[in-house]
Amino acid sequence: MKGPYVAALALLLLSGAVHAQGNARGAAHVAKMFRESDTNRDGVITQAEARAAAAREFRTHDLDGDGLLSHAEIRKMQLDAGASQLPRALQTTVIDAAFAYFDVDGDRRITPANVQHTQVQLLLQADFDQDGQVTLQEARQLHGLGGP
Ligand SMILES: [Ca+2]
Ligand SMILES: [Ca+2]
Ligand SMILES: [Ca+2]
Repeated sequence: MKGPYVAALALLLLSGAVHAQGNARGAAHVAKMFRESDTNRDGVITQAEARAAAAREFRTHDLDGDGLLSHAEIRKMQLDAGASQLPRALQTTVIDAAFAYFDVDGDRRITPANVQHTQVQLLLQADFDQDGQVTLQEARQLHGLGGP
């Protein structure tokens, strides 16, 4: 059961509840996330843009502004991203997994650098042609929204 959970988690993290929303809304959501990350509007997301987007995301979710994402802050982020539609037992699993996912160094503190690291890793996962940047087509492909 580990595989499907991790896949659902990656979707929740990168683009909200694409799964829960169905493909049409999911595609619109991926396009919106893409536009928000592609700051210079050149149609590709670079690692620098992913890092900048991650820093903005971090500030959005750091509700008490202490420079760290707490378990409660991750919980709210995941619930707002669509985890609230999951059965309660699964919510806890997803929230705990999200916390562990962002806490890459395992010190129970999630820093902006941790979030930037995970977002760049996700970007690289979507970089199917390995040119170091991600097109909208690649982002859609990562979410199973139609291949090339
Ligand atoms: Ca760009
Ligand atoms: Ca905080
Ligand atoms: Ca690419």
